[in-house]
Amino acid sequence: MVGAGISTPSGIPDFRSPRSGLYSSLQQYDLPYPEAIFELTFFSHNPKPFFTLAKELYLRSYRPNVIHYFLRLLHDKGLLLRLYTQNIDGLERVSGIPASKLVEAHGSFASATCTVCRRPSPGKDIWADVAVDRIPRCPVCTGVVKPDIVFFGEALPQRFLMHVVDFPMADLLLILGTSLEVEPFASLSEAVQSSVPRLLINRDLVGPFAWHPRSRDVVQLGDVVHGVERLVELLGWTEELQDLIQQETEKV
Ligand code: CNA
Repeated sequence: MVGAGISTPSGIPDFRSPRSGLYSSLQQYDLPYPEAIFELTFFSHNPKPFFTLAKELYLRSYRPNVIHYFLRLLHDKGLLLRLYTQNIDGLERVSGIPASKLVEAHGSFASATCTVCRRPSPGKDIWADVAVDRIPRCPVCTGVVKPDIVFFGEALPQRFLMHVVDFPMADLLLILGTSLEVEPFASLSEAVQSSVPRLLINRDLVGPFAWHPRSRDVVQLGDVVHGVERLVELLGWTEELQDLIQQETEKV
């Protein structure tokens, strides 16, 4: 399970970190309160702040970092059952983890839907507009086309239901860079069997690790890159990970 904290080393701010987090830097968007940027009622009245953020997140060509490639390495080794992410930056896909291994629980910018007639649109159709600060409109009914990012109160993608099968099968749960504050995602941390070790690598002690720890929980507090690099070192994978990163960087 991962969250915004795994993308801060790529330069993308998280939500809740004081000073650097997005919620503290949203004043420029003229919002009544920060969460409004992901609320349908506000969006239907003023979609501009969301599209400014979308442009920043999606068109700035951020690159995956060592955490994304560590997860990719887990996949390459046949050890990744599934990656549940709350992130909407798409960096898990860019790192080469196949879509079949991913559950993008809060949606992605890869597709979009008209907010009026519900006509689906491939994500790429809207970016020419977003790039020049134009609100994308449906070619059929002229309604605003919204990327398939899950807003507050909206249903999570169907794939999220895979957790019902995945979590009881896991024999280790890694939780990286998340405040575990957003439901229903946060509760997945309780969905593995009680005998299954859970490893949290995060700056803060969060969720059940703070209020309902289990005897097999392991917590590595501090910078997530440092924590993951330490884990990689203990696994003896440092060189392999460096080779993977170099190989992927050369592709770019
Ligand atoms: P959050 O609530 O902002 O929490 C982030 C957590 O990561 C906090 O506990 C931080 O202390 C921790 N953290 C941040 N940077 C580091 C670091 N370098 N080392 C160690 N810990 C770090 O973010 P969540 O993902 O938990 O909240 C869920 C929201 C955030 C989802 O709906 C996302 O869509 C949304 N979000 C996504 C992105 C993105 O896609 N990159 C960016 C900002 C927000």
